Amino acid sequence: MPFADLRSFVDRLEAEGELRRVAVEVDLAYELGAICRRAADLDGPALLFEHPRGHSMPVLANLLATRRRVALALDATPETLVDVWRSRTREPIPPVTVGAGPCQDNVVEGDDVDLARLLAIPVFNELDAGPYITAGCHISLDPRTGERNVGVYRNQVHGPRTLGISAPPFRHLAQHHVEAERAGEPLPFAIAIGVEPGVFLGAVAPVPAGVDELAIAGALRGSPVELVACRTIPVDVPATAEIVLECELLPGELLEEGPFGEFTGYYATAKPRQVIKVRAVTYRDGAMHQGVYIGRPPNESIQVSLAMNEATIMDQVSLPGLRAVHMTEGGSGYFQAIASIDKPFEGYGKMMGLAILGAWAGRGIKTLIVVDADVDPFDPVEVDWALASRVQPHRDVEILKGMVGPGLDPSISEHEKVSGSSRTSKMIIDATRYDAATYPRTVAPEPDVYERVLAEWQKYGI
Ligand SMILES: Cc1cc2nc3c(=O)[nH]c(=O)nc-3n(C[C@H](O)[C@H](O)[C@H](O)COP(=O)(O)O)c2cc1C
Ligand SMILES: [Mn+2]
Repeated sequence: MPFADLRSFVDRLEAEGELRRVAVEVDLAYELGAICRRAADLDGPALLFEHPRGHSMPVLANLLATRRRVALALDATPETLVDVWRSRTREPIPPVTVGAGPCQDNVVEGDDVDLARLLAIPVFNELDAGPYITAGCHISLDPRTGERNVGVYRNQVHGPRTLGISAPPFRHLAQHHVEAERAGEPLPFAIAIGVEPGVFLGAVAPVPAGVDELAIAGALRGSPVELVACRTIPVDVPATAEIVLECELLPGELLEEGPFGEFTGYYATAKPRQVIKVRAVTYRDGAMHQGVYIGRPPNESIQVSLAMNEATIMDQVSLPGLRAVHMTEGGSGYFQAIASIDKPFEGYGKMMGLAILGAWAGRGIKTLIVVDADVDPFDPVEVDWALASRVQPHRDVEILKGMVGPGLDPSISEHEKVSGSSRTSKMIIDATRYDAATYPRTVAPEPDVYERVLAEWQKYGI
């Protein structure tokens, strides 16, 4: 059953022992972020901060910070998650518009809007420039075609009705903004915060321009997302969102945004970036704010894109024999991956490596380890064992230079960040058995006996 709203998902997590209510008062400045950091390191539960100091609005955080909870959001298991994602997203389900929704239980318009007073907004990390909204799904329409886009971008709170945003030119919202600017117009758009997890995961999905992320969300949840019309702008928003900011991106205006602690584990530097004016805030009775803690791995901002990046690479690589791809959490879900393959002949490990690095969804990978089918790419000890026992560096490591890489990689020097896309070197480590037919046998118990031992495991009392 899809979740009707964020609250029903919170209830489900609580029933599964996957959510803790934090009843003590917690400071929005730094303390809430510090607790999120520690809880993520402990592989801990989702957190509902019931009493942010000086605020009546609770804050939900670390919601999808583990693969278990991402799987729960889609009624899958960590093991089936990638297959479930791939099969559901084949058939997008467009949203439907309904007459009314609880996201408009309360309405605050114009100069009555004071974001810091209305919403409990944390300052997460030491050098962050100030309070940041990090779970906002930005919903906009292409001014030329009317096609909808949804993406999650961070928002610095600049003033009572003014927000910053970091949406580089390749982001679809930024492209809509440029179209509106060309006509000298502001771009109306909405920020929905506290949406049910299908909508959030859909918003983060790396789909091409022109694909409506709300139809991907519908596919993920297995039924159409219900929308209501905003009150001050011609944009529709999820009817059950906890909070909606009705906004405009201003033409030709910039304000210094940042620094902000990024998902790479390093701060993004301050720069003049686009400016948002908030026209109205609507929210549910008893609304909660949602914050995504972002920082070095592990954390939620990495988990929400990890499985779908794996799924998208699987969809985009057409070479036979690719059994699974694992984007590692330590690699921020982006820079490092392990692929397990069936290898029909020598050299196929590197060939598959090139195919993965050449896939659109694999373009951020810097280090790719290819393992045989008998090694679980999700088990770091098994991968380490393959590296230790199946790799001769001079023979099995290929280094590729001058490749397209992610601009946020702090190891790329400034002068290598040329002409809009950064250059990086990449490494394929072929950790499959070289000349498998003659490779020494791996050690294992006698197979019939081992099967019997597993079947009768109880009787040993271990
Ligand atoms: C918590 C979180 C925060 C994010 N913040 C940003 C951001 O500030 N800027 C950005 O460009 N992408 C950000 N992303 C990534 C985008 O949401 C993601 O790439 C999305 O697919 C972009 O949508 P678009 O392709 O429709 O522009 C964030 C993702 C998450 C999960
Ligand atoms: Mn998009």
